[in-house]
Amino acid sequence: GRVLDRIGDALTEEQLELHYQPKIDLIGRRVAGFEALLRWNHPTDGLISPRAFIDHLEYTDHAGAVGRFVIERAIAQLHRLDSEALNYSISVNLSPSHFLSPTFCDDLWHALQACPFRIRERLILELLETTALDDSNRVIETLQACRELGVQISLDDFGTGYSSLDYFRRLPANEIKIDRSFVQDMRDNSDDEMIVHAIIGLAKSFKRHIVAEGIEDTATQARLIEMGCEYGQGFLYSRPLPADAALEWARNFC
Ligand code: G
Ligand code: G
Ligand code: MN
Ligand code: NA
Repeated sequence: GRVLDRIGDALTEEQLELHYQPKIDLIGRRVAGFEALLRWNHPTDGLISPRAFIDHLEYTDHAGAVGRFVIERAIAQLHRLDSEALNYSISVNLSPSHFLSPTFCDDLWHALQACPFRIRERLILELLETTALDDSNRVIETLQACRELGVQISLDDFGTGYSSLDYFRRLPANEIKIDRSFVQDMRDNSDDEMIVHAIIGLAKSFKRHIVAEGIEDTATQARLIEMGCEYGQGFLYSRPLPADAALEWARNFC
């Protein structure tokens, strides 16, 4: 509706911000980093979740501008962390249409210009598994170019697409994130638990890092640790928080 038509103004009027959800090292019991999640702080409608506008945005001319904003803001945050001697990673969700656009690699190159390698390697780009399936050769080339710039790649919402094992093997991803639909139900649903177990095994076989998202209770956490899952995210630890609150949360976590 009318609010969505104003997404272009949101950028110029600085109404977009990133919130941060901690990513926990399940074995070491420490904060490994954060996932940056977009919020639209609308002057009259309040804080709007990307669920309400992200799909719409993909079909507008603003997807690239918002994608650049998210990447640049996350890099600025990484610089701030680095200046405080904090080596947390920051994961950003890539817009599918921005990622598949011809300017994506230039945009990333430009955003990373003033970044030393130690900061670049803390930026993790989350690509939806379903986007990775779009045009395989181009996707692999673009991901390779990203890796050459020093950043890491994560396959998000993994298990919801249909990657063949051969294609998965060729994708230059550092990490896979198990879709939260499987994690949320694995306590009560043995099929979901088997899927989670299989994805963890796949990640280990191909030497990819593995993250479970959507952890909401300690029983699920315990089972994931038993299965050898390295990292976790979810409401059990924290909801996404504004930057300062997220850092404060991390200081108090142990
Ligand atoms: O944070 P929340 O649960 O409201 O996010 C809803 C959806 O929006 C999730 O699927 C998430 O991946 C997506 N999302 C959040 N932030 C961004 C972003 O910066 N860019 C893109 N493309 N998607 C995002
Ligand atoms: O698609 P993506 O994985 O990027 O989605 C991230 C979204 O998932 C965030 O908007 C966040 O609010 C939401 N999320 C994170 N942890 C949990 C959780 O434990 N339970 C539920 N229901 N949603 C979560
Ligand atoms: Mn994500
Ligand atoms: Na996800």
